[in-house]
Amino acid sequence: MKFYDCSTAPSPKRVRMFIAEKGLDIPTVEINLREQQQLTPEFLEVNPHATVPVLELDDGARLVTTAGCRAYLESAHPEPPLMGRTPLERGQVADLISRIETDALGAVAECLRNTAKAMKDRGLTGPVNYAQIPELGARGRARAERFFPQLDRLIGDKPYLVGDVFTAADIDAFIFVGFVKWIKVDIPADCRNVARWMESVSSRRSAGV
Ligand SMILES: N[C@@H](CCC(=O)N[C@@H](CS)C(=O)NCC(=O)O)C(=O)O
Repeated sequence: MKFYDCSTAPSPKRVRMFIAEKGLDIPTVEINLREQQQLTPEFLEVNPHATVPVLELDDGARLVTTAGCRAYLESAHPEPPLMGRTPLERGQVADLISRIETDALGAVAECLRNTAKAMKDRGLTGPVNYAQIPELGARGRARAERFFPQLDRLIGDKPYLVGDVFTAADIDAFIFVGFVKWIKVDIPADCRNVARWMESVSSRRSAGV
């Protein structure tokens, strides 16, 4: 197996943490997004969508999204379960991941991609350039800020988002809290559940990968 990664980007970290939680050791190929290596003909052969993460299996098959990589790993390496243990938990984890992708990670990306000078003409990922729409900066930031009270309620007084078990939903929310700092937003003082939960998730070995 081979994992196409970018050590500075949030999406590949969603898979890197998952791999670490499973206790797996997968050789990595670093793709430098700042140098636009995702747009080289060599990488477009690997993933025509020009994004990381990508997981390449020993038979050459490739999984080209976070969801695909993690679905494969969960199925091939079921222990410890990270996508829920019961039908209900699996549904809850899927619901949470979808919400975090849209309202949290997607909101930060909307702000960043439409305002950062380094992302000029890279308003969207993919092989085609799209101009930035600077007005989306404020909208993305407002949406990201609005996610914090939601996250605080979702955690409540539980150890993890889905109760007493750490899942991929915790990985994604943890990555949001790190990613949102890129647009200079931090955990609001009144989100005490988020602060407590962050302390616990940050102390996991996988948080440092
Ligand atoms: N939905 C995709 C999104 C992946 C994605 O957007 N990856 C970013 C890094 S966080 C990327 O490859 N960006 C390339 C670019 O900015 O052109 C997934 O989850 O795999």
